[in-house]
Amino acid sequence: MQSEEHLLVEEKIISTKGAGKTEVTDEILKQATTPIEGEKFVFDKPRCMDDEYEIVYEKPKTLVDVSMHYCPGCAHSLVHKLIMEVIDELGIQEETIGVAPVGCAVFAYDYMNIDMSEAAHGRATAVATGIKRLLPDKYVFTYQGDGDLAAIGTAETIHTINRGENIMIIFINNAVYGMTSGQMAPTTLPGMKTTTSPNGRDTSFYGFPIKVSELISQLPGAFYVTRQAVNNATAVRRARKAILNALRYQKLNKGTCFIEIIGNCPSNWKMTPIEASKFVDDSMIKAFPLGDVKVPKGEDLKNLQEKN
Ligand SMILES: Cc1ncc(C[n+]2csc(CCOP(=O)(O)OP(=O)(O)O)c2C)c(N)n1
Ligand code: SF4
Ligand SMILES: [Mg+2]
Repeated sequence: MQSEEHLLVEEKIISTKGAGKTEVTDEILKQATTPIEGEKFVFDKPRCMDDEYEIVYEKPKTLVDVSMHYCPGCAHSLVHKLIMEVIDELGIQEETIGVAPVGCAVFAYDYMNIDMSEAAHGRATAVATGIKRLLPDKYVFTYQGDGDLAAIGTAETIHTINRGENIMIIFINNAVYGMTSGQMAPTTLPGMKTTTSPNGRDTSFYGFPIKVSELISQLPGAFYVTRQAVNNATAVRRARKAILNALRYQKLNKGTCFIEIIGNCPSNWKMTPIEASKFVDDSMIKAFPLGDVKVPKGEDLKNLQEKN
């Protein structure tokens, strides 16, 4: 926090810049750069730039360096970063094509510095099918929410996986239609309040949340199916590993890799980011247990181990 006095000086400088009325005098500059008693005000370079400090973390190069439009604590930004980290790690920026959904992640292509296509609501896996069939050597993935993938896009999702298309599907399950202000989704929990279920989801009227990973794992075309979360550091590491596995598996041409990620939506859950992370542990993953639902076996596993 800056003192009131400093804010006043800054205001003065800003107003003189904008209006061009008063000159920035030496006196004003002196005031702005002199530490005020009791206030820590250091103009030197940050300590982390000293030579003895080692860089242990950097933003992935394929993640565009701009502010994202997502709410604070939203899972989308974190998952975007994980995908880009893995693309950097595998060195496949030029060979990867993503398909963005309609939903809060509609502008995903503004943040991912790879080739991307937009798809109409629910149609991402159909678009990805076309791309992959035309360009089989590329890594192709879709990025979709629960409204997109499990409501309007249910048919596309099931048929794409049933055909065993060699793509990766990233499915962000935040239990609501985030973008359109929090309506009930197929994955809304029993009793959960949303804008269209203000008294809580009544399962006798609206049915039960669909466990998409378990459902699609029954299809022979599903090669790898896993459910992850990003509400704490361990979960984030596991989700990253799942994305890495799925992109590696794509080269085997064995079928669809499906990664469900329980996504925090603090805004529509009417929670702080910290409360939302707790809600994931206390409620979401009780209904949607984390872990692998279907993994490569036998010869496939042997091939993978040899490849890795
Ligand atoms: C064909 C069509 N139907 C409906 C909509 C309105 N719509 C936009 S986003 C959305 C739901 C998005 O929810 P979800 O896929 O869960 O993504 P989230 O915002 O939660 O990440 C809907 C219904 C649309 N854009 N196009
Ligand atoms: S509404 Fe929810 S899903 Fe959409 S950006 Fe905000 S937190 Fe994320
Ligand atoms: Mg959603």
